[in-house]
Amino acid sequence: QSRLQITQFASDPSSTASQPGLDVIQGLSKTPKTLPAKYFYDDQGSQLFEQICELPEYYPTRTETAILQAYAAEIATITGPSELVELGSGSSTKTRLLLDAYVDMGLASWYCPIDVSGGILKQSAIHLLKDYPTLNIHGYVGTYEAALAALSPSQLPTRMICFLGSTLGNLNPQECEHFFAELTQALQPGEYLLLGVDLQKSVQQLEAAYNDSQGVTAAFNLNMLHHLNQLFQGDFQVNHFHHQSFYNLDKHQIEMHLVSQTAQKVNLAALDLTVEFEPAETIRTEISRKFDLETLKQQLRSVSQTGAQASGGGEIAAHKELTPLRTWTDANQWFGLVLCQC
Ligand code: AVJ
Repeated sequence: QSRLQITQFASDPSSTASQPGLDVIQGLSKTPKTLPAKYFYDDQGSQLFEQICELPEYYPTRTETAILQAYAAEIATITGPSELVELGSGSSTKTRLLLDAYVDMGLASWYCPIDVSGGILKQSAIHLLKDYPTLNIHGYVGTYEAALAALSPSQLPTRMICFLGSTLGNLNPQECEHFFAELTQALQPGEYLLLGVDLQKSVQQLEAAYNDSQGVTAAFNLNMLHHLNQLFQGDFQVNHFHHQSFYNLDKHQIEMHLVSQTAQKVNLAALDLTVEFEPAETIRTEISRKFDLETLKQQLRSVSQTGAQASGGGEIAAHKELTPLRTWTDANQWFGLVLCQC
């Protein structure tokens, strides 16, 4: 029997929405203009992101890796045999630390990576199967929403949904609250959520991390326009935009923008959309919120989800909550891990 199964949803990341690209139309039709951050991640964008993770200025990945290196065994001890579901799995590099911990304890390992970028998901799944002879993988290529809704029941006594790398920071506070409720819905009572979040720190350090000297972040930001050109038959002239990012102190978030260099018109034929830009007008392509662990834990505790739950043949109303069990940080308090139980 094959150790690898992949469930693929349609290739356009918005296809689960009522209308493909509706979010692009909505974002580009308002003032100020915005685009959803998920459009960064075509295969090229995912590769650029992997390069970002290696940059000297981009501290989050190596800091989170160090925390996982130190505490993965502790996490595995708390959960016992647990299926790992990872949102935005990318190259799955950090997940190896968790898989190692389960394997070292002699526990079975099941991994369900979820990513919008099928190329990188399949490639990393194949490498993982080679390196972990007892591992089984069920990958989902699609948005978090589509994949979470389609998840098979856990293959092991419990399940841990891992949302690492501070991707949570892409959601504004309302979206975040909604997302926690969705995650709670996807979890059974007793199951776990592991969150990795970037913490508040000096403006100087934050801005350096999103304006690297090699220009990789700029290429990553601009690549979104190539991706949209491909998805929606667009004619963005990528060299007529430039990368900008800065820390918004009031909102505790990095904002990434693409700044129009001139007055220009852009057409996205497949969306039947023409957009006009004024000189210096910007598209906000990403927010990356920086968290305070105490505030985040408060927020998690306030998530509650009431839904139908099957019980001995009948349906009863079940009240589900997220309880933060443990937090771990590095010595500098740059990055945090929060383990919650449903
Ligand atoms: C993958 C969303 C966590 O916000 O730091 C990196 C993406 N953007 N550099 C982040 C990103 C610019 C990253 N996340």
